[in-house]
Amino acid sequence: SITEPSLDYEVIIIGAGFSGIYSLIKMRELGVRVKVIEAGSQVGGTWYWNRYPGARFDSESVSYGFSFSKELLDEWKWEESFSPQPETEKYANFVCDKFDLRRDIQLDTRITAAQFHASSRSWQLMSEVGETFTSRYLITAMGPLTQATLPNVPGVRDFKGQAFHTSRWPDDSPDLSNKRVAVIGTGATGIQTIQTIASDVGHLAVFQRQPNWSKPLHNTKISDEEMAKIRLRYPEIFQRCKETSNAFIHGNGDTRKTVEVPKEEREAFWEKLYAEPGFGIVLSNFQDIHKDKEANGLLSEFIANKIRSRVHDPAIAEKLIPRNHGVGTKRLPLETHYFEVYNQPNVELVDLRDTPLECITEKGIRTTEKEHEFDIIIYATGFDAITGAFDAINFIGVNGTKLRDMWKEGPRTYLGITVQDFPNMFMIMGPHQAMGNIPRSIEYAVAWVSSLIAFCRERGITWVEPTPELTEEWYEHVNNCAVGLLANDVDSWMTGVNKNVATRQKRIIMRYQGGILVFRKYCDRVAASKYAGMKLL
Ligand code: NA7
Repeated sequence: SITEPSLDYEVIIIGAGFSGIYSLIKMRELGVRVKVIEAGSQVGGTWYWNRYPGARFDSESVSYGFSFSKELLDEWKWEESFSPQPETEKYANFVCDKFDLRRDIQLDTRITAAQFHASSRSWQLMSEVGETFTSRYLITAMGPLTQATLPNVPGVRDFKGQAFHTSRWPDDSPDLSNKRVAVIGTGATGIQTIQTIASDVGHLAVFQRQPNWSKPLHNTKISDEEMAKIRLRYPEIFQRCKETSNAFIHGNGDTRKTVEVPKEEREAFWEKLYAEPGFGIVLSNFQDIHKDKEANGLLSEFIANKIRSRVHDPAIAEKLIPRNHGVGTKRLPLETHYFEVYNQPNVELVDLRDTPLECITEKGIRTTEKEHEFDIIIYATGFDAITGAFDAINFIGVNGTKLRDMWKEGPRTYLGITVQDFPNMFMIMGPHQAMGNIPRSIEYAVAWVSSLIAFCRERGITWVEPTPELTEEWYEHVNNCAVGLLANDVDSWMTGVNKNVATRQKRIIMRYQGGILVFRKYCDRVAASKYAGMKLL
């Protein structure tokens, strides 16, 4: 293998979440000098930052952990079928201790600039305090949902009480009991927060701009006996994840047309899916709900009736039923007694469609109707997703190309992993990558990148980059995969829209939507062809 005495490292990994942790493990296997640089004070990524009340998986715990080590699978016990954040953070730390990863991880270091130098074929990174690092290869493992966004209304800094974005929850968690608390936002995060704090707070006001479809999570505790059985089933569980198009344990769904299935049979099927834990209702449903408006409308009406049956006040129930999008066209939040929260006397729903948000004031939140006063404001307002983490770093490629500029109209990648003009940079969970059950996708992408780096090292290749032709071919494929999906016509982080960020007002294709099986087949083919067509110098 080639040694690079002039460079600090052969590989630098940005981020110590699940992507970064697994990248480090795989790079160790290759025997390269590697360093992980992490902005947070602890490892865990998403599961370190998102410590708001009620944060937990909507993915089955048993299919979420790393699958690469039987020893790890045997030693770790999941406590709940959908793991709460503190336990998952513990898991990330457990993995780091078990594989002695910490000696290669530098915490509390936020990278703000990354430049490729063509002369040395290397990356130079700079942290916000001016520390620099050089490496041949760069792996970005920054997470798809890391750049928190606050409402773009005046006064956010004026509020005199306590205010937190859910992903910046303080270590000394504030005492919410008997307080007047506002939550802005009703996405997956808002729903988890609201249902968890509603019974503790004095008064809770939920500021809802658009409601979301949601169904019960059905979380349960896992006993030691059950865990022992799960361990025996792990091979089967991970095999199943390899066969489904979202890498979950839920099946790929029914290919019959929804409207052609008799109403009684259809609704019995939906009752079953509604009563099941997890995402089955979008993953294992009739497949045409994702493309056919009528089919989607029928399912949406079924869920709307569930909301009506759970919320006592019919007027409030109607406000909680989405009108601007159908079930499964945005990321479906899963809930635990969320809708019943609105039956509590201490909970108020402020519908921002009736009374839009005007500003944040010293005392609280002003809508077009009035000023609402609070002790605490919780911003569950989401993220500048997927490309936000890239925009936050000044990435400069060959000939001074800035990634921020290049991706202004939407990202261009090859396989969602590499980028033209940005040689030797590999993205884990970047744009145009298949996501689904994310750790499964992480393991795939990291293994793919690791094989490519091994390939280059064996052959003395020190410059890897996709050509414009490959970039175009992939872009066309990504677009073709997305044709006809109802999700394309909905504003959400999945279509790249964030109304709080000036540059994110237009819908784009942000994710790979052809399914994980097709994604992998494509990437496998590229690897088998020895990366045919790529610039390998
Ligand atoms: P999301 O899903 O992007 O949700 C953000 C929520 O915040 C959503 O309800 C937004 O309403 C609302 N929002 C954002 N800005 C404002 C302003 N300015 N005023 C009022 N309401 C606002 O983020 P989450 O954190 O819940 O979830 C992100 C992902 O993390 C999730 O998909 C999981 O995969 C985990 P809108 O719908 O835009 O009208």
